[in-house]
Amino acid sequence: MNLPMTELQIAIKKLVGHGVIIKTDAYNLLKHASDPVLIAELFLSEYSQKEYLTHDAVESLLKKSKSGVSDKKPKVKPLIRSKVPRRRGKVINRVSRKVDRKIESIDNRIKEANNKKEREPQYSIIHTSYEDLKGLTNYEPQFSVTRDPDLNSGYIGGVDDLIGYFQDRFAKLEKIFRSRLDLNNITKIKEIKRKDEPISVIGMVTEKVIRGGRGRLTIEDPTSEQDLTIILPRDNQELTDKAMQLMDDTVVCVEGKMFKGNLIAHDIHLPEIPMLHEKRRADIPVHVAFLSDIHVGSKEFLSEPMGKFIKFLNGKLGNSKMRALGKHTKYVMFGGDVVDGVGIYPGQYNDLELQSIGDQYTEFTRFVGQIPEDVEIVIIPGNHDMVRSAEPQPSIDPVYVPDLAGMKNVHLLGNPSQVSLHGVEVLLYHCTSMPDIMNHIPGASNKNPVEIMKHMLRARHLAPIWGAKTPIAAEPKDHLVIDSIPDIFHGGHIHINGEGYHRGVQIVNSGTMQSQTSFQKSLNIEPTPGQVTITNLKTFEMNKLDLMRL
Ligand code: D5M
Ligand code: FE
Ligand code: ZN
Repeated sequence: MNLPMTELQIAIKKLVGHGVIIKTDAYNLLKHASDPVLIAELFLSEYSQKEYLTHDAVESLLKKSKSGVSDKKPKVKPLIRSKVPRRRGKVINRVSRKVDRKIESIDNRIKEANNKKEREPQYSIIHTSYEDLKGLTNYEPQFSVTRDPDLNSGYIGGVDDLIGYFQDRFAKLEKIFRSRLDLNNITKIKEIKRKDEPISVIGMVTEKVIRGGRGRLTIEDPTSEQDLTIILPRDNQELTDKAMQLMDDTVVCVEGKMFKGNLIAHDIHLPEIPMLHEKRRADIPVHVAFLSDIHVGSKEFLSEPMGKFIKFLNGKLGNSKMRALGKHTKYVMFGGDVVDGVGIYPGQYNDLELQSIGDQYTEFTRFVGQIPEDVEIVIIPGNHDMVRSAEPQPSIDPVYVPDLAGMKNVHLLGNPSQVSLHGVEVLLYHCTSMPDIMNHIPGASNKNPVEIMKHMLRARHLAPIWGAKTPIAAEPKDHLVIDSIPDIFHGGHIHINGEGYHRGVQIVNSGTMQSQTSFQKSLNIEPTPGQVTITNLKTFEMNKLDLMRL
């Protein structure tokens, strides 16, 4: 039995049936409209030449129409009422006559489209222009690996190596601070003089004590094993709030003045991504798809959307625009947890459809084998894959994936890794450190993985917190420092799709192909399976496939 459609679904069906592409921010506004169908009809009538439904268009139509927004967004409502009370009736009458005539023809076209089974999916959004989907002529891949921690995979350090590990982290991040022009008088802890002058001191946060508006930090310089107490002045609430957000073991730079052997902080800086940095682009409209957390072998693995994704890459899914997008998608990134693994957590055996790791990888290989050969595929491991759990993780051993390893277009890399696609630098990290970061930062939540990934970019480190749940190997070098700035930062692990930007770096958390497990239910994690972000490497537009609804 078909469930009746909501007003919002009807509105989207009308728009999509007419070939309109709905921008994400426009959708977010539309879903709060009290009469989304009217907004859709007004758009089709007034903007009949427009290909995109934009946020601005919805906003202006909301103002024009008598359709306010629901109680969830009360601020907009009075604005609509107070600003256009007199014109409203006129506009609606004029428009609704036009709309009546148009709707009939639109509905007919929707019916036609349905009959042809060429309907654009309801929640998939294609931002790439028709112009960019006209065909990649004489296409040649441009792929290289920029970083891969696999070099040291055989090495697992002991306790003594931990000092070397932190020294390397400190040295790399100190270099970033020293290259900044906004920090004056950078002084090493051991070189601090008892002088009353402003200084900047770089150190690793080893302690944070903040209570009732008072606070202090301890920072340490691991290259000389010296520490310093930082006092957060009571009257600087903004600085105390900033300090609350600091993760243990991050490297910071504190500006302030010495007083009785302590540094009275004036400001605290993270290494950060500079506002202005080189941004690379492909010169052709080639696309990359971001996936992770496939979890093949789990009873909750969703083979149907996965199969649809393969169909998409073969240019056989959806309407003509979507088929073209599929053919333009020449790179696929798998950000870890490609299988569910065996013995990953107590009692997992009962959750497994395939109880052998070999069978799980064979089934994953079967999917990958159906991807066209001119698509380059990168696979890094996650915490469910058959590699050591300590990060950096080496690539999946060909012993478990002989057929996959033999495919020319498949690149098995470590976690984290960085690749260059037509010059665009993509950093891949499974994001196993996310729950630790979430537990550490007030207000951070697993519902918003992009915000947590921003904290990693600010700290220029993928897993700063030592000694929590994320196992980190004491390698002689810290491979988890983000020393070269990526254009795109791809993560997974949390099973919730998210997209965003931080200072020009595109962030994608790719969601999952697994429905909610009992473990996730116990943690109140609502996964978003089947959502795949596909970025245009020339324009950085992010398209979205919603494979559960396609
Ligand atoms: O992770 C599946 C989901 O479970 C994902 O949302 C992260 C969450 N998760 C995994 N491990 C932890 C810990 N240790 N604490 C809190 N939340 C966690 P997966 O890696 O696929 O099992
Ligand atoms: Fe996972
Ligand atoms: Zn994971």
